[in-house]
Amino acid sequence: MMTLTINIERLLHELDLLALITDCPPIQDRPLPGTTQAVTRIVFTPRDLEARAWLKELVLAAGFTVREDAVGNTFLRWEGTDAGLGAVGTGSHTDAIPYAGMYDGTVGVLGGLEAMRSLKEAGFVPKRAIETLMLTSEEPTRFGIGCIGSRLLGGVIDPEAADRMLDRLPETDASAPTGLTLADVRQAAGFHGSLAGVKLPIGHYHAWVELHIEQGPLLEREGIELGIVTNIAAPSSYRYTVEGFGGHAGALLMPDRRDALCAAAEMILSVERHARAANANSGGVDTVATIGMVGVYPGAVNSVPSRVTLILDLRDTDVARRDGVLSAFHADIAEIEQRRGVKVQEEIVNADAPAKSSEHIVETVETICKAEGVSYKKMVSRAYHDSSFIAVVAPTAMLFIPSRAGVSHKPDEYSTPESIAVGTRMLALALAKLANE
Ligand code: HGY
Ligand code: MN
Ligand code: MN
Ligand code: MN
Repeated sequence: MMTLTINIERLLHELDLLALITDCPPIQDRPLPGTTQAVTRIVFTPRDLEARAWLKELVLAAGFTVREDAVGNTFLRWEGTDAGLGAVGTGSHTDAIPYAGMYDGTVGVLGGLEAMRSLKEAGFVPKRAIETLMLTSEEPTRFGIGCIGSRLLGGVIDPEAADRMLDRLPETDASAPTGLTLADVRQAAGFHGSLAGVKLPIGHYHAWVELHIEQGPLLEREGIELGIVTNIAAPSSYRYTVEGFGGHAGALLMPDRRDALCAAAEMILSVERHARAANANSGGVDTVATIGMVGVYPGAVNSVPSRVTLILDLRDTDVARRDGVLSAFHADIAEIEQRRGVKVQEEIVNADAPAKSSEHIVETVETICKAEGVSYKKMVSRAYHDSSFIAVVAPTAMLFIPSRAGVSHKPDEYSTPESIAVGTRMLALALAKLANE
């Protein structure tokens, strides 16, 4: 095994610089150790484009090549000695939900770049090309569905349907799209051409390994340095419109009401109940249900809500169990509609399969951890990731580093410099091994 050192100072500095490309007010000084910059960086907004331009500068300075596809997936490439072989890929995302932390996704992109630079500086010569990807729109914030770039790479989403997806930039009410589509927004951002050309040919990647923060508490709790992801839970999301009948908060009497928000409130508690029941039945914790977005119309203090939009995020490692929760939820919706005289419409945003990691890549990483004396744990990813969809076209695995207190998608998301260095070095050694097999 080669001796390899990661330039962790360089990597941490770049993570800090990227964190400052944000729509959140910059924190002046760091009041507490590990207090990180809050990050809002929504796909195809000026901040996102600024981050992309900054990243490309870094890559060119490191002597690698850069190409962008029609949806803005950005490929940082280090040519191998044998151009005929499938490449080895890594990468993640730099878009961030509103008021997020600075490590989600960015550790995978800048860690991948650092892995490539450190290997090159150590004199390593790859047989297979090595690519680090910055993937477009991993977060569902703007278009309602996550992983648009990797779904297109994996051929998991119809390119024309993708281009018709409506822009729901958070300034607007989630139930009131801006009227623009992904096609309009990406072309205004400078990404032209047909999305049909984004799909990767099978064999483009010999192997794919994504480095990511765990976004959960297990590694830190058990004092383990690295997670090796064996499978990624199956995500799904659904948009509900609850139509009631509004009116004056004073004059409309209770018996005459068809209050859309009260009906929605019962729906929220119903899906929570069914998710908890699924876990009680399975004796596990793999079923999760969240309603994180509610739109109330007209949203006036003295007006009975006539329309409410809800977005459900429902996930499980087992698709049948996930779908069982959904059908129990549907039965409750029918009863609520009938009893409260409201109408509920459901729109499926996405309902995806779980992803299974390549055993060969998992074993490769395990062997490296043992040789390097790095503690590791095989585990499930409950967050979805771009790897969920790259897995459709390439053997895939993920590496996790510990998240402080399991916190993520919040400004106090934090991973220590040591854990970032260990994760990046394990990634680099795995890429080197896979690139020369
Ligand atoms: O929601 C997720 O699992 C991912 O972090 N976007
Ligand atoms: Mn995220
Ligand atoms: Mn992420
Ligand atoms: Mn992800």
